[in-house]
Amino acid sequence: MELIFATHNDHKVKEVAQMLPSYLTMKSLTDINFHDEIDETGKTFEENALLKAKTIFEKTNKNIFADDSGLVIDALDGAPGVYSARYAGTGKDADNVTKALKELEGKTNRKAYFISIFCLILNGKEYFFEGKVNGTISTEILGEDGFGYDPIFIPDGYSKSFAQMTAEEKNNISHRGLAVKKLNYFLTKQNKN
Ligand code: ITT
Repeated sequence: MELIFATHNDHKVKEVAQMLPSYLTMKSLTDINFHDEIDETGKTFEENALLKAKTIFEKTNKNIFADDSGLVIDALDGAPGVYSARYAGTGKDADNVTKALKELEGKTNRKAYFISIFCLILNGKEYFFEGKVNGTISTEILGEDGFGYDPIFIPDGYSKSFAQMTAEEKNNISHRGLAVKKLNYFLTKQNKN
């Protein structure tokens, strides 16, 4: 079975590629030569995931999935949330991590969660899968691996950030990892029928 992953984020592609079962062939937007930006005008992760999947479905009529994800910080009333990718703006110097650390300066409540909503369009029908991981925001940058907010997110039950974990460790517990597990379970059932 072939699925297109409607994302321009190569880090997402890399993480998901490590988790998909071998009967699935994943094509990225680069593979299908789609380079246009998709305007994420939704107010929720679900709306944006659907918007991304639908845009590519309407262009290709193929089976698609998309991931809309972000970091929700308690003491910042849920920011950056759906705006996680462009929290500090979209310019070259935009630094989301520095901005989040600055906004949290002096705050004792460091609770946050990462959430990922996958929207799958399979044979024209829409399905949603959610993954969520609770944690805390560190007071400084920890580690160099991963991407985005990984260096400041410490998942509950661990003493290191996502950026200090191997890809496998992160995938095992991350929001995206959990959503992909649900997606895999669903697709494997469909594949057997
Ligand atoms: P696409 O829309 O093309 O998929 P994007 O990066 O714009 O790529 P989102 O709109 O879903 O994706 O924004 C999610 C942002 O949240 C992402 O850019 C990161 O800043 C952050 N994020 C999501 N998952 C993350 C993770 O596993 N580790 C670190 N940061 C993450």
